[in-house]
Amino acid sequence: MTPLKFRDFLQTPIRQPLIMGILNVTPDSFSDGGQFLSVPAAVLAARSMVDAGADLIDIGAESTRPGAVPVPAIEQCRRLIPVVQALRSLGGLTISIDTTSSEVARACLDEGAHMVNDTSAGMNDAQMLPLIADRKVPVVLMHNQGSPATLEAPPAYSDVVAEVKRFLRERLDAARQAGCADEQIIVDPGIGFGKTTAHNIQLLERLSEITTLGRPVLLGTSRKRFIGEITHTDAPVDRVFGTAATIAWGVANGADILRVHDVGPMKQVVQMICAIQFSRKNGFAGGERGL
Ligand code: HH2
Repeated sequence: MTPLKFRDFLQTPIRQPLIMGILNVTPDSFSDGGQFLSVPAAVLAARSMVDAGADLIDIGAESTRPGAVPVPAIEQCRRLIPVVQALRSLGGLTISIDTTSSEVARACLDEGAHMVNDTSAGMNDAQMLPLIADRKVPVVLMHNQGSPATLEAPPAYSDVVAEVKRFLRERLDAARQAGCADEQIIVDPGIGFGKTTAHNIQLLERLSEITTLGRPVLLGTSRKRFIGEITHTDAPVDRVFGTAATIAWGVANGADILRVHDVGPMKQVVQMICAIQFSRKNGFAGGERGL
């Protein structure tokens, strides 16, 4: 796993989906909050995700869960920069920064982070897209309706897939106008962000429509609440098999990057779906025999 591989991935039409491991250096994230606040704990978690097959690590210092308190840029930097520095010193890791603040993104890119994951698609901070254009780094533009403080308000769409797609097309245009090249841009339907369980399921059902935007699609379903509602699992850690089903579906329907907490199990899911896809296209011969 090298940053070069990630750049190659963005530029080649034939690609294997990548696994993005989630590392939240927050006290309050919905699933892993408080676990990786110290630098050694964060580095250990990143290393074990890479060993388990993560292609890139997405580090966030501000929870996006409903009701989460916004974290000032200075505090996000205080949490992120030592982790970025430590991971950079290990070498060979592709580091993504999950932030909507251009100040935080700039500081982390200065320390050697490779890309930015902006869950506001550049809407929160007018300096974000010009920064991405200037630094020529990949960016994730995610659909979002409302801020964490308002995410609990009942979301309404007449056609959630069409509206998400229209929003992503508009944000792609905004990124181009700011000077970003298409090759830098990854799109994300924003599973769970201002959406009911039914909206999330419809987005998964029609995920292939998002791929027609012509950019790599990131899918972030990992351990989310809609899985809990359907599988009757209250604790996010109990949603691994439900998550695996969404990852299998996502890969089969064109997702290019899977943002997950449980890297090892989801890597297996991706490998198996890719083998089946390969067989459908090219045939599959050989391998071991028996149970
Ligand atoms: N989901 C979360 C955070 N960032 N980024 C993208 N691009 N897509 C997502 O679906 C996405 C995201 C929420 O998950 P998590 O980071 O585990 O929780 P929290 O926001 O509470 O830290």
